[in-house]
Amino acid sequence: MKSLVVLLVSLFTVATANATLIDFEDVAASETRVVYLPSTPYTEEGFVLTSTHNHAAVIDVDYSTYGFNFVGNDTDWFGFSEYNTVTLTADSGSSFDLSDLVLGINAYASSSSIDVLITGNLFSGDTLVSNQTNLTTATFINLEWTDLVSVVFTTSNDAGLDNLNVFATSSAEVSAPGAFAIIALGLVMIGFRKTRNS
Ligand SMILES: [Ca+2]
Ligand SMILES: [Ca+2]
Repeated sequence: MKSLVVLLVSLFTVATANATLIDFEDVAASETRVVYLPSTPYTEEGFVLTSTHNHAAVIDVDYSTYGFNFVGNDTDWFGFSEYNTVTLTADSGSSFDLSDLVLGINAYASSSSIDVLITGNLFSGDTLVSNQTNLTTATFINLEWTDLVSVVFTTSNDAGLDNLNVFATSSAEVSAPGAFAIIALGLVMIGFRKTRNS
């Protein structure tokens, strides 16, 4: 019976492998923002957003004192200006996948639309680029990038970021083939016990 419990836990672990949504909720209290300096980067669910300038903050959906509003997004979000370069990494230093995200303009921007350059630095040393131009509202960006070391964001004017759909792919964790080997061993052990008991 104990083996069966271990087996079920193993199956569950494989099925839910490391999917993470970085959504910036429960950080900024109502009508406030939390600024992140280059020395104090934002962290959530094992991922880090590092800024090069103090124009970076998690902003409450109702923060309107300075006209900050992520057009088309009605949740808390991450804002950064054109003076900033924002870099996403896994805080363990492991590689990761970035499936998709939501990107758009902060109403505070002095332009009516923005251009955002997304650069993916791969574990292999290669580079991927996604150039999002003329963004006027929260836009779903499907990337499906894998084996990343970092992803860098730069913008032409005040931008908003939300719902980064990421997967940690640390080599330190049990790989799928490794997990299946453990499950197979569990099945063998259950079979062995039944044989002995019969
Ligand atoms: Ca959000
Ligand atoms: Ca909030």
